[in-house]
Parts: sequence; structure tokens; C-alpha cells
Amino acid sequence: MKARSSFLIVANRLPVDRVVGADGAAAWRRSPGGLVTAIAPVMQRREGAWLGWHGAPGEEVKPFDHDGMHLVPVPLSAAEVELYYEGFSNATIWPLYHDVVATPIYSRVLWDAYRAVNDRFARAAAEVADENAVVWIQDYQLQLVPAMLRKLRPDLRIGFFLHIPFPPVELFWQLPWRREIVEGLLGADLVGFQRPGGAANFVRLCRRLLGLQHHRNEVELDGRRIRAEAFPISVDFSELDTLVREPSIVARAKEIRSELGEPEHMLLGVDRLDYTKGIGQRLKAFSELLADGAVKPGEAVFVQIATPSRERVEEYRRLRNSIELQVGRINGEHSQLGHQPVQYLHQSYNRRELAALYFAADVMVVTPLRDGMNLVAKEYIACRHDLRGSLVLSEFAGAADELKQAFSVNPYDVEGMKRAMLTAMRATPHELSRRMRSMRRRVATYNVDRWAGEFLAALEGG
Ligand code: ADQ
Repeated sequence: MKARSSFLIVANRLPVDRVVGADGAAAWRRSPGGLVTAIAPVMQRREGAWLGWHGAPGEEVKPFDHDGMHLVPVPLSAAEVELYYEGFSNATIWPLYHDVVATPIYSRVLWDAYRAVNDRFARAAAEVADENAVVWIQDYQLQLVPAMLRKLRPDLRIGFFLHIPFPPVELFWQLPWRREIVEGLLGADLVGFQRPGGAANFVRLCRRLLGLQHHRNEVELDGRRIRAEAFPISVDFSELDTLVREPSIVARAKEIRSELGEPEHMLLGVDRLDYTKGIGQRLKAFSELLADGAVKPGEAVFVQIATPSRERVEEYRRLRNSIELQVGRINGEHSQLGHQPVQYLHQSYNRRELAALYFAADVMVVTPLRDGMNLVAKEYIACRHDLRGSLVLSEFAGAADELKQAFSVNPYDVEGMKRAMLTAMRATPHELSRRMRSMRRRVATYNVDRWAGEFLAALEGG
């Protein structure tokens, strides 16, 4: 008889990565990221289980315990990684839900793989969940799981949280499988979104597409009530706040500025290399400031950290080429011997180095064309106990609802971005501390614990 759990997380990935130690032996290491940090204490309290892919295609791994969590691997073949994950999840749903900033691929082969993998996750969850268990399904890769799981196990309390935006009806309508996806999500008791606008889009869609009755944010289906509500995700404020005060991090931040040649202004971008993040748009604005003479050579450095991401998806390869060409051009035109205005790093960093970079930067530039939340913006705020530093933030990031004292920009408006960057660079310390203090209050209160706590309270209480 298998061990069953009364609390279950279902996500595309398990919260661990396989690492090979110095002795050549493989071991599991908890992956960095807010979701695990937020959920781990709940998991430990409730003897929870986490179901997800373990990261190696074509390999079956038995359930195991790690870090007080029971982990249940779901296998994926190499073809499924290509069709379900890189394909339907990241080449269909991802661009469609991000305002079609890239063209979504609509392919029946991808859809079939998505459905098959979702079915596997649902069956695995049905096996692991105890009687009346609480199951929390995460994100756009698994939108069919709620209904599939409810069919197998009507006794469960099922929650779903979408980490990316939920698009307006007019865009969602393009999807050939729009009905199946909405019906899939409606298998949940509670569907959580980053912004109230996402929840409203979903409710409107239920009415327009399925003709369902709704009362405010509740939709009725087969005598059940499904709630759609916003739960803005956040970061572990106190972990970052403590980390960045460590003397070694403070020293590293100083060192970074000295390695950059002690510029008057250090601007920073930290993103997965993704076409939704507006990296090209912000670099264009910066290069025009250099070309106009508004920023003098040597006066400012733009450090752009771009984590390698989804490199087997065609659109991401194109993006990488275009950003690297753009960086080369800007540096070609505006460098002086010993000084390059743009430092571009296509690398992943650990939390300590990121914290030092955040602490070193004068202007954090976060300009997505569309983003569910954007944790980088909140991480920056959490790292600035000195009340220095300015945040330039896109109106199209979920974080803009909360971080109202940021220098707000429309990333499609180059002139507006140039103005906002200059204003951010020239703001007085008094002005900066006023803005930062109020943003820190917000992120400290609405931290990631609160996000998980409020979602689960709504799921279990509602
Ligand atoms: P992402 O699109 O990945 O997340 P984001 O919220 O900014 O975007 O999270 C990125 C995370 O990766 C941050 O914690 C950041 O520190 C880290 N990171 C970025 N670059 C890195 C680098 N070079 N090295 C190491 N770490 C790096 C999706 C949605 C978001 C939503 C989150 C959570 O697209 O809108 O906020 O999920 O719900």
C-alpha cells in the first residue's frame, strides 16, 4: 500500500535538481526559488507530498524523501519534453497568455502531448492523495489537471494557481482548444491569478464561452461554485533582507562597482532571456541616451544579466541572437578603451551574487512587455534596506499594482523609457528613500508566506 498524503502540490517540476558531487555521486539539491521556500513549511507541517517531473527525460525515478518533503517523480519522455513542455506550454500557451508578443504555434500534435501528460499527472495525483486531501496545482503546464483529477477523485479539495497572466477574452479566443482549457481549470474549487484583471478575464470567459452563471467572482458549474481570485505572489523578504546585510555581500557589492570602474550610475537588468521581458526595448532606450549625449560615455554602465532559458525553442534562439547583436552594436559605437557601456552576461547566478548585484545597482530596470508578477522587482526592493536605489518598472508587470512608487514606464514608448531612466538616475536621495520606504513596507507585509497562506485559507475555508 502506497503512502498517501493529505496535502499535495502538483507542479511541472519537482523542487529539486540533481547535482553530481565531487566524488561523482548524484544527489538531490533543493532548487532555489520562492515557491519551494513558501510551501516547504506547510509541507513539513502537513506531511505533504510534491508531484512533478524530476528533470531527466526518459528516466523513471521512485518516490523519495528530501528535506522533509515526500517527492513523487512523474516521468516524461524526450518526445514529451519537446511536445508538451517546449511545445504546447512554451510555444503555444506562453506567447498567447503574454499578449501574443510572439506568435503562438497551434498544432494538434503539441496539443495531444499536452493532454496526455496532463492525464498522467492527474492519475499520479489521484494515487497519492489521501481521502479529502487538499491538492494545489501550479501553473500553465497543467491546466487540464484540475478537471481530470476531479473526475477521478471528486472527494478532493482542488486549487489551481496561474503564475503567468490570464489574457483577455479576445486573445484567448484564438486557441483552438479554448473550451477544453477552460473546462480543465473549472475542475478546481479555487482558481488563483496574479492580478484581479486575470481573474476578471477568466470569469468573463466562462460566461462568454460556456454561458455559465456567475456572481461576482464565483462561477457556477454542475451545482459547484468555483472561485476566481487574485493572490499576488511575492518573495521571502526577510531572507533577502538578512542576506544582503552580511558583510561579505556588502563587500562584494563594493567590489562589483569597482570592477565596473566606479561609474556614477550603475543600471541593472536581471531576467530569464525571454522575449516577454523587454530586454531589447530597455537597451534601445539606454543606447539612445548615449547617442543623444544625455548620458556621457563613462558616466553610466548598464549591466544586463540574462539567464539562459528554453534554448531549444526557436523563438528563444532568435531572441538571443538579436540581443547579442544589439549589445555588440551599442558597445561598438559607444565604448572607449577600458570602458564598455553595456555589460551583458548570459549566465545564471547564485542568490548571494544576485543580492550583491541588487545592492550595488543604482537603477533597477524591469521593463517586461507583459509579466504575471516579476519577482526580480520585489527582490530588488527587499535588498535595499539602505533606502537607496530606484526601480524603473513596466506598467505591464503584475508587480506594478503594488509597487506604485516605482518610476513607471510603458516599455513600448522609447521616449518615455528614456525620460524615466534619466529621472531615476537623477532623483535626490530624499526622493529615493521616500519611494523605497513605502515599497519596502508593502513587500515586507505581503511576502511569499502570506501569498501561500492566503491561497490555502481561501481554498480550505471557501
Ligand atoms: P519568471 O518569468 O521566471 O517567473 P520572475 O518572477 O522575475 O520571472 O522570476 C525569475 C526568478 O529567477 C527570480 O527569482 C530571479 O532572481 C531569478 N533569476 C533571474 N535571472 C537570474 C540569473 N541570471 N541567475 C539566477 N537567478 C536568476 C514566472 C512568471 C512571473 C512570476 C513568477 C512567479 O513569468 O511573472 O512572477 O513566475 O510566479
